[in-house]
Amino acid sequence: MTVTITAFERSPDGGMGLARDTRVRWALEEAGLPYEVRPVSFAAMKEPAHLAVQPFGQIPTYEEGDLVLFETGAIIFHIASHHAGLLPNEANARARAITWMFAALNTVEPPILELITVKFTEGDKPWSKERFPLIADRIRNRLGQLSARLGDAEWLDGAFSAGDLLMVSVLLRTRPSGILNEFPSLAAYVARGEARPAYKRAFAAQLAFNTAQPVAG
Ligand code: GTB
Repeated sequence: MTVTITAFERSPDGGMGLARDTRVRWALEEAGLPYEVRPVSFAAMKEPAHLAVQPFGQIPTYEEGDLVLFETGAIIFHIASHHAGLLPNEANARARAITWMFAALNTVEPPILELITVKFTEGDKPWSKERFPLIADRIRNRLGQLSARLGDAEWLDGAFSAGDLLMVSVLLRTRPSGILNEFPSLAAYVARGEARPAYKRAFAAQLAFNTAQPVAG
């Protein structure tokens, strides 16, 4: 059955791979699933047709026959649940990998999102310069804890899983600030994720999409 995801018609990052369709593309590539991409403009994202699919007016979404999903965590969990390679079969190992999916989205990503908000959305506010270092330290705290847990391991819990896919995707968002490189073992962990052929294909696809596709108007 054809899988269709949505993505920014043109991502504001120009194809650096930071928009969330990249993580879904990566999961689809790991699973060996072909997919199509429907571009959505910023205006269309807030219109009824898209809101019917994504109630918060965001990308990405996932369509597979009658199934329509939003939220990257749910989308990737769905892909991982139905295809080999992203979640272990053994029940406890599977539960731990799912735990890392939640940890990436619920514990590590929130302060990273705050940093992006204070920098880009609230950058013109008089207090944003004071708030920035506070949030940066919150991220450092989380990355220090994560780095301590990862230690010298290749992945977070045994073989590569959807937990690593989401954690690497989340950590990638700290690279532009320079914070990722303060944690060499995490920078190396992210590099291992980026070196996976499936990630490379996903990155190349979103880059081509964001640089080659003509935007009407
Ligand atoms: N929790 C949802 C999920 O995981 O699916 C969050 C989805 C989300 O935040 N989508 C963003 C969006 O649609 C795109 S990814 N934003 C438009 C809106 O809310 O109106 C976040 C993002 C946006 C831009 C860049 N960039 O250009 O650097 C990177 C990441």
